[in-house]
Amino acid sequence: MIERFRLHLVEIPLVRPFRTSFGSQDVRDVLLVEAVDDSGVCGWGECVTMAWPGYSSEYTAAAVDVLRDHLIPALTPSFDADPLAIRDQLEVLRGHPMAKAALSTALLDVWLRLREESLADYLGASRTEVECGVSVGIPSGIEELLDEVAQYVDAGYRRIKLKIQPGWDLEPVAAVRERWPRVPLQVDANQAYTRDHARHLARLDEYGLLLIEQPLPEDDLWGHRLIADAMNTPVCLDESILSVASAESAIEFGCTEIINIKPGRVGGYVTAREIHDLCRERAIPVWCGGMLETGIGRAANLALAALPSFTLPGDTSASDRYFRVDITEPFVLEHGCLAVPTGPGIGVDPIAEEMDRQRQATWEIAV
Ligand code: NPQ
Ligand code: MG
Repeated sequence: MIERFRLHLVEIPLVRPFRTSFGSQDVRDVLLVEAVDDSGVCGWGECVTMAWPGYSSEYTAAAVDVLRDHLIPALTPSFDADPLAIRDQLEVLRGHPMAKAALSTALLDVWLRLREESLADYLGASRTEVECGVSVGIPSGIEELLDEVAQYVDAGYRRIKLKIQPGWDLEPVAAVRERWPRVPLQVDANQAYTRDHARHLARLDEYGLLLIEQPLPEDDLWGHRLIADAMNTPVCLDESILSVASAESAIEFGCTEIINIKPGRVGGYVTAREIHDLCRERAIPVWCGGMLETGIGRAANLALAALPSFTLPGDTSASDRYFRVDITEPFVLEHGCLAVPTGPGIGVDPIAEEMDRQRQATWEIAV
């Protein structure tokens, strides 16, 4: 039986500021959910919210509130239920997929550890290592961009993703393409454009991009269809994909030719796997996104990214892409890949001293 939950808020400095169309970060404030079983087994889930609602409407303070006052109380007393039952119980409450994902992953981790099964095996992984890409923030200029991309290319990353926004798109893409004519390259706008930019964005077609990610606001599915019709570069949705139903709608309406799957955005690994299965059926390639996770979230994402339809390199970068010191043993890139953890559950544990060193707050919720 689960006897208590702990919410841990830690703040980890980033190796360099990460700027996107919605703002800049120089630290990662991370919320971790720990589920403590009475046998002494602990399970972990990372909440991928940011401190402010820039990427989506969720944010960390709201996640603490909804976990403590609504989601955890909604589960009582069925903590031992299987992962599908846990998802059903949380579905009664609206929204907050990132908070739900963190809680359900902590419970899934305990459940798997008690069964001595790895998350990768539970999800149906078909690989022992996954190819990794890297996401490059918006820098102060082209020189700085090329220096940063050079570091990642030299490190062996299998594809490069540039963050773009109006005023920072054709020029950086052209500069990177000119220097690395064959590197697999894609762009991510995080909703920064409007439908009126369709013809402008079509000028990206000449650079042979793998895809353009989320050019328009999250709720504008039809707008993405218009962009897809206006350009040859495949459109890939990120923020718009919130469930199996929204994924199916986006595919059927011709809004997305590739999907970025983020477990946090869809409420957890069970739904993430179902979206993977749907995409497999519809021949839609998928890849695993990233939210500047610590080793806790990264470990679980690697298990997911090892499923068969994850045919494009993900944003599952090595620990040192973001952090000088991770809160788990660091994930290290080898020939452009990271190894999928094989231990029970997510396969990693936080290092207590690192957690304490970075700790901002802890909440304990007895059940
Ligand atoms: C994306 N991630 O694909 C996101 C967005 C993103 C790796 O590009 C702090 C926490 C800062 C989460 C910046 C990548 C973030 C964040 C960007 C997520 O759209
Ligand atoms: Mg994105």
